Amino acid sequence: MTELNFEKHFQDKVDAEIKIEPKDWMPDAYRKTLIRQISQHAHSEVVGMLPEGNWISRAPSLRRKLILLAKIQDEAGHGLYLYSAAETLGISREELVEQLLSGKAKYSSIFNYPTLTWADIGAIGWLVDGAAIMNQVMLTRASYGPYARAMVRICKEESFHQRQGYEIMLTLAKGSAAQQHMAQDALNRWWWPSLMMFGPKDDDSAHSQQSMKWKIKRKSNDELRQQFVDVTVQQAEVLGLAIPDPDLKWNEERGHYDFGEINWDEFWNVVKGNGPCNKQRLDARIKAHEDGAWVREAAMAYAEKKEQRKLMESAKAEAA
Ligand code: BYC
Repeated sequence: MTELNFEKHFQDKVDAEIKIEPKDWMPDAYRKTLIRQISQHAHSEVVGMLPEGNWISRAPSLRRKLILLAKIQDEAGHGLYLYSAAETLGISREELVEQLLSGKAKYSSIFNYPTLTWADIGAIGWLVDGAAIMNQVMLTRASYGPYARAMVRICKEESFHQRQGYEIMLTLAKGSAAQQHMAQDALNRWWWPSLMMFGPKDDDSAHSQQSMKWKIKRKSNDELRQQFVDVTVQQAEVLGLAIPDPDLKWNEERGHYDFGEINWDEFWNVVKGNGPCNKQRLDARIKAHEDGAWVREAAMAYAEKKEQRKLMESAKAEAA
């Protein structure tokens, strides 16, 4: 088969909803796009543990602490499934981690904002995990098998995360005036960054068109953002909280909420590394990597010893 035939066969499979598996032929650009997106996603899960980790020791009760610990451990697990999915495309874990620590790889803009009060933990679960699910449900149908399968489990766990966040917000919103104020303040600070999670506007999205043709993405950034706004407005109403957008209005004709313009300068500034916590987040990951060096060394030494023992045993068996 010529390169062109391979390409046609590949696209026919994608169009017929047949999953692409690691050993199948795929265009280089498809492989590159997947490595980029899956690894950014993995990095986001891992860096995403930091803002919430900041509140483990200050959770207001033992029950809250246990739930938060479980949620953060889930995020670590998501990172691991996703790194494994990226590795099936021929890149090593070391390279992926190096790209994150050197600042070469991106991770979600949202994790560069600080968690100032306990209500931020509620807002992250409700809005950040809520936005993540909106985006990730479509990824369970991504054309690349290992990515799609990892997303199924991740989505189930994200849905528990979203509920735990909403339940924190509900408790605060029904609490004292000070608690209500905390909940509203968290919503004010997390609303716009959550909308930014979906990425640039469709017209400015470099990869969307091609990724949709390859069925990596099934919906555009703007479509998902709109879907998120539509469901979240109603949830805010139940909480009795106000979404900080004077332009938010139901549009009967479109059957959707209209909403205000996102501050795209802020978005790109954060993506380029100049957000409020970018430096703090990367420094924390670098420190964790350095502190964990002895674990990696010990694991490698154990693996080498096991391999040596296996070789000696097979040499003995051959000699006998
Ligand atoms: N932040 O052409 P576009 C979680 C970049 S974590 C930073 O639209 P694409 C959780 C984009 O990478 C969930 N960068 O790109 C964890 C590209 O730059 P490059 C995280 C962004 O890939 C812990 C450029 O802008 N979810 O749930 O077609 C606790 C142009 O964009 C962002 C995922 O990672 C951003 N927000 O679409 C709690 C989902 N947006 O690479 C919760 C998987 C865009 O050319 N990823 N950029 O240098 C995706 O679905 C897609 O990659 C995106 C962007 C929708 C994010």
